[in-house]
Amino acid sequence: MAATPPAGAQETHTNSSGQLFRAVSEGGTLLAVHETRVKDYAAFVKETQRTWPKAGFTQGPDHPAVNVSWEDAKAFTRWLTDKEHAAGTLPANWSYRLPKDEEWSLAVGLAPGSSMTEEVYPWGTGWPPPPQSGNYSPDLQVDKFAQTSPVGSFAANPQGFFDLGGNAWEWCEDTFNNSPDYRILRGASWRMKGPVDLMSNNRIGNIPSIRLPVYGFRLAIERPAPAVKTPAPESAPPKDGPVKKIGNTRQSKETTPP
Ligand SMILES: [Ca+2]
Repeated sequence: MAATPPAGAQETHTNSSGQLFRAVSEGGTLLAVHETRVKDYAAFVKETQRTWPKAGFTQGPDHPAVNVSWEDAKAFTRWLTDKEHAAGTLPANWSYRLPKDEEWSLAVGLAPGSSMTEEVYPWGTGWPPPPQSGNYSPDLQVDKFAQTSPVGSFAANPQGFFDLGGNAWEWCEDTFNNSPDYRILRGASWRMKGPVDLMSNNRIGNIPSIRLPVYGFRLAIERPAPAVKTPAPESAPPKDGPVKKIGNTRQSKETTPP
C-alpha cells in the first residue's frame, strides 16, 4: 500500500534545537512542523556574524525569523548541517535544505497537479478565513497579532504542520517561473488579506538576496530514499504524465517593507 498514513501516524524526528519534523509522505522528506524561530536563527547569526537587519517590530524568541533572504536561509541550512554532523546529532547522509515546492504542497494538503484556480486554503474551503485560522492581516480580524506571532499559536493542519498559512512567507528551494533569478515563496504572511493571496496553491517569487519582514522559512531534511518495495502492478501510481507546476505564478506583490 502506498497510501498516506493518517495524521498522527507519520514518521517524526526532533533535531538538536528541539525542532519537530514530520515526513510529508510515507518515507518521504522530513519538514519542520514550525517556521524557523528567532532563537534558532539568532544562534547562527551570532556564530557567523552574518548581517540580520531588525524586523522593525517586537519579536520574541519563538516568533519566526524574518528579514531573512533565500541566500541567508540556505547558509543557515549549511551551517546547521555542519554543526549537527560535527556533534553527531544528524546522520552523516542527512542534510538540511529548504522545502521543495511539491513537498510544501504535500504539507499543506494539496494533491500534486491540483487545479491552479482551486479555492482551497490552509484552513479548508470557504472565504473569509475563520477566527484563529492563522496570522493574517489585521484587516481580516482572524487573529490578535499586528505582525508576527509565536510559531504554533494556531492549530496544526491535518498533516500536523503549523503556520503554513500566514505568519511568515516561506522560501522554497525551487526557482520561480523557471527563472534562476527568482525563488518561490509559499503561504502568505501576517500582512496579507486577499483571497487569491491566501490560497494554498498561491506562489510568489522574489530575488534570492532580498530580506523583508514578511519573509522567513522552514527547514527540510534531505535523506536517502527508503529501500524500494516492489509494488504490486495494481498499486502502481496512475500514469498522468509529469507533475505540472500548479498555482498562481506571479511576481511578488510584497516587495516593500510596511
Ligand atoms: Ca508561514
